[in-house]
Amino acid sequence: MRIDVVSIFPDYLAPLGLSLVGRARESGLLDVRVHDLRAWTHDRHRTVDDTPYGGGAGMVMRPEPWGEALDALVPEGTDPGPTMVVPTPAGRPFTQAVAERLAERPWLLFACGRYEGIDQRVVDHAATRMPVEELSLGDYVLGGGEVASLVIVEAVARLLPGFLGNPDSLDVESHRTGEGGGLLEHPVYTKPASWRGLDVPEVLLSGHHGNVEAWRREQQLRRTRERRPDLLS
Ligand code: JAH
Repeated sequence: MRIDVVSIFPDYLAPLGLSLVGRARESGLLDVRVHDLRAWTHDRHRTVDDTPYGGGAGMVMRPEPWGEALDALVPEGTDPGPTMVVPTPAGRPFTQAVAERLAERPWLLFACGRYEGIDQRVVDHAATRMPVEELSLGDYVLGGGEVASLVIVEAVARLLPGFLGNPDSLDVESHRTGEGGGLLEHPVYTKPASWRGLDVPEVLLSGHHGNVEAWRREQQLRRTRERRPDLLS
């Protein structure tokens, strides 16, 4: 999979060189390219923002550098082209199901906004040449789309065949979307069986698989009821 990320703070994407994503790049599974939006400005001050039409607080990202960036990264007739991902609190919710859909695409292009966001015409114009997903991670506001892009890249990359050492770990987790999914995961424990006066629940030491499974399901339901009742209704 190819991943392009356009940002005015390309150094913010440095974690893409670390850990599992970094190793996926070294192995050739991921082709990640980070770009400085200011490369597509032409004025002395490399200006990327301007005041909002209609008034109001803050600044808006000018469309011209974004248009040139997209023209440069996605030349006319590029097939298959990328899916453009725009992290924004005004987007559709990013979920595991969305991650699974994005993991099927050959090429993702992340547009990281700053300030009050990107001139909407950038998205509207891009949508005439490629699929565009405006996505929100949740109901809070970050300083820009960079950290949200890191989150989405990691969630998608770990779904790629060959990404993980142990593919089994893909189907026993919170927020899986398939059958029996949609519950929070049960608590987990490892050795020692007693630590600082706290004991691992007896049932997990019993070797009785049926009882272990029943206990885990009960814990999943309890957690979900207490922390995420919305997932049960
Ligand atoms: C903030 C551009 N839902 C997480 C999220 C994603 C993006 C942004 N904020 C929160 C954001 C400012 C400018 C994007």
